[in-house]
Amino acid sequence: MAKIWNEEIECMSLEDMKKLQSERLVKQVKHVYENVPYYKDLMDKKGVKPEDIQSVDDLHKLPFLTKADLRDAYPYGLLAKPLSECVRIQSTSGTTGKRVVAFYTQNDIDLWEDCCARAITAVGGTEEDVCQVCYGYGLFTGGPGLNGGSHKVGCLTLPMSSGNTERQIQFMCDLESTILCCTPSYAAYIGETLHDMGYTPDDIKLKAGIFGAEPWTEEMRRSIEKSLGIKAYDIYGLTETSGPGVSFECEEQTGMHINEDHFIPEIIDPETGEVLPDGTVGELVFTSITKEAFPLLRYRTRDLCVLSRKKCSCGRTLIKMSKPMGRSDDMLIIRGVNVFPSQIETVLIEQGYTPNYLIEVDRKNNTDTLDVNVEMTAEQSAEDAAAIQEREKQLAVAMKTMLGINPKVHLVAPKSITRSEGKAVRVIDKRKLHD
Ligand code: DLL
Repeated sequence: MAKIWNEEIECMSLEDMKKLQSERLVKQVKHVYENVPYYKDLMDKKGVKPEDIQSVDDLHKLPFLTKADLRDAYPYGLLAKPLSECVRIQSTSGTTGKRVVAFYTQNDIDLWEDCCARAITAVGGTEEDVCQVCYGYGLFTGGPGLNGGSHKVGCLTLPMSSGNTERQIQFMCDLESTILCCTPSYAAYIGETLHDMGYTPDDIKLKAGIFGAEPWTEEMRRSIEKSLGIKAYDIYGLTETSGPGVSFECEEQTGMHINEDHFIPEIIDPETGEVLPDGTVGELVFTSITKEAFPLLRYRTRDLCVLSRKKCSCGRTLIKMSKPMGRSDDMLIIRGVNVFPSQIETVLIEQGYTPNYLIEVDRKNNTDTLDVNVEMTAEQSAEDAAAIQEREKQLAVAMKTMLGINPKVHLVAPKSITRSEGKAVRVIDKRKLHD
């Protein structure tokens, strides 16, 4: 059986897990009601009192919390502990609107790092490993979270942060890193640079990667696994719920086990808020039942996925979530059709292109336009103009089959699309500029 960080919890029976969740939920609701006037107000408006919540079966009675609430309550409105008991903040990049600022007590940090330690153990990490962390450090939760998890496991930790890719590879070779933690788009870039520097996967000791913080496809997984000679595992989380480690993949690589002893998941219909049964696609909602400083109840993530209690061969009983297809607000509506960037990525890699692409959406003469710029490999770019035009046509047909609408495909020169060292920007929606 796989090595497990906390077997008692990770392999707990459903009955015992529900009991544990219920105990923690009852306590948490009371804590929040008594210490967070903003959420007390929401509960009062909905006519729910802490006594109404006796077990996880009562969860649906609580009001939802949304990103808009976080903005309204910024910065201290959802804090449930005195600032004097908080030891850290982390924050989102805040490209649109106000940043989300999350607060942690020392206990919150310990539990968060524990979740990340579970993720590292699940990919085979032990104190024998060298764990190279190339998520950004600082306000972003990726670096600090995996760094803490790596320490807990006892790995030799390389706190690289992102960027300076040649140096990353030099360290990887010299210090014989065995586990790589970064975004999948950065992992692809590291793989590309490794080859450009004249190395092959045989020259490095990496065995596993823990990649998350952005949506990525199965095709992208295979492409990274090949270029780095590793197994690539998914990890999920968000600043609002502490950071990475809310869920993680095991050796089965068929979805991410959710750390249910800390986060109770629900899937809801994003339109009506109705709770949906396991196996149905919907919006993921989390209730943190152990966090002290910033405990969000029924927080709507806007991430779309499916939950499953199918038995897992690794021995863990923790519920699994599928790869998020992206946020509901990342979905592009083009000429009335729903398009996820991940669908375009799937087609590209299947057709032998690299995952270097940029999607541009615009509105011309009252019609939405979709342009997909795709980088060619060096061999493809050596072909004559007619062959390249033919490639563009073929790619457009394959995308039309996947998306149901006609894109315009532009094959562009190798290395002309900016590489990502963190979360990749894949879409420019110019329609927003005109609105
Ligand atoms: O991205 C935390 C994180 C760091 C997760 C490192 C994994 C690894 P935020 O910046 O707050 O936090 O962004 C959270 O990123 O709601 C999802 O939309 C997306 N996301 C995170 N992990 C995945 C994943 C971090 N594995 C938002 N697959 C979430 C798809 C993901 N999307």
